[in-house]
Amino acid sequence: MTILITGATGQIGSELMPALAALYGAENIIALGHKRKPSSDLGGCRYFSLDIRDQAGLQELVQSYQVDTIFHLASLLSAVAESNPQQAWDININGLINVLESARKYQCGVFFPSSIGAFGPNTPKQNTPQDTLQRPNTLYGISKLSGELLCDYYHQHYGLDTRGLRFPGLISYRTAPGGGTTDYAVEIFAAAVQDQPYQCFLAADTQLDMMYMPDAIAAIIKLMQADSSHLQHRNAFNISAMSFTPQQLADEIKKHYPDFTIHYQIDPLRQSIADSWPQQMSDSAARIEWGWRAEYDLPAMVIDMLQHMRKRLC
Ligand code: AKB
Repeated sequence: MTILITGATGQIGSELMPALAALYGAENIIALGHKRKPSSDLGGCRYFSLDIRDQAGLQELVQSYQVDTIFHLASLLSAVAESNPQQAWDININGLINVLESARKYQCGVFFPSSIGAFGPNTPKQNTPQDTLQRPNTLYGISKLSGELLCDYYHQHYGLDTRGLRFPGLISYRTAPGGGTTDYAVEIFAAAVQDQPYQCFLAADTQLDMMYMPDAIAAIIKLMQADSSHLQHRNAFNISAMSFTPQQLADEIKKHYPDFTIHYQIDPLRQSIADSWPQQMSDSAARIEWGWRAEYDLPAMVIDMLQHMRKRLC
């Protein structure tokens, strides 16, 4: 079994890599990064620097290492995508097509991360159904929805085992996210443990779906190990864990750091992106089809994040 992870140096990749190495052996993992340098400790995984738009380079790696499964995490996040839509389309869509074409040629399974961004302003915001109206109005959202559909297409037409999840905002302490709309929910912890006030770029009452990284990693692994015959929504499962506003997160942090303060300086771009997203998705299809259940709620996540951020920064 050989696994290839694109975007392996990013927020999800840097945590998925050791989790997969522990399960399948580091010698069977090939990590691809591009812009961000990998950490010095790759735990024995092989590392290559490759632009995901380099189709020939990708195919050569997939062929020569006889890759079975590709976890395709390389992508631009919502706010950076919106500031350079053409580049975002190039990386998010042409990168995915390169992955799907390599998978088609060499018969690999593919994991694709979609997002709450694949929904739009007229999608129901609460208890967002698995199957519902999707008219995203950001380039990021358009690329995520197109990705879901492309993965469906390659499954239906070429029989590829493609699978995917719609992630909420992800909160983690190992690698910072780069250029997302939900990044405030990571930045706030760095400020809190260093006894600094936090200036938030979203309004106090902006409610969004969120998830702690250990749950996200467990979800990826559980979905990829699930019996394929049980998967009806194979490429775009809603998964949900907690939903809160910046003020609610700050109030939870204050229980541990009573002097912590938050101020609001709204960034109109990221606010408008957040306002177009669901506040809490229904994850009933994931629960029924492959037994999904989150471990961390808001209080448990805050305790764990503060502990790890303290260790890293103080
Ligand atoms: C972002 O904010 O762009 C991502 C996401 C929710 O897809 N974290």
